[in-house]
Amino acid sequence: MHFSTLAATVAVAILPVLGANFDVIVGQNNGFTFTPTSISGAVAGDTITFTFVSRNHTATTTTFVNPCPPPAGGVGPGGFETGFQNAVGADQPVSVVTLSDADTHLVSCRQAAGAHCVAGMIFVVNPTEEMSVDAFLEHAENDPVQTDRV
Ligand SMILES: [Cu+2]
Repeated sequence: MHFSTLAATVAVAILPVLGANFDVIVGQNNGFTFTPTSISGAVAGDTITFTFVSRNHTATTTTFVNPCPPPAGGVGPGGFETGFQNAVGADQPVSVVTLSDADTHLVSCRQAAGAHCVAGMIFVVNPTEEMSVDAFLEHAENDPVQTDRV
């Protein structure tokens, strides 16, 4: 007991201080999707590696109630924006985002003036009971401003 506690303490002490990485596929099977649709337990210093595998998309932080389209540059503080990543053709561009906090971040795609977002192209960092994937998706699909434009 004492030995294993000591061993665990030593193991923790010699591990390098590196953030975790979360891999997210954008546009899998040519869909308007982030896979997975959420990640949990992400903290400051962790990274999200977005790999864009179809069409031309962004991963952009936005608001919970009126998410579509997300604003260029994303909503802060702690917001982020990958910019447009064109995966048409052979390239599968990768964009790595480093988180600056452990907050909830609501992410959608900025393409087509928000039409991808309205189509359900959303992703949540650290969802909560209130700001769940399902609740955010409902806001995206029913964003009144964008629905009027499409
Ligand atoms: Cu898109």
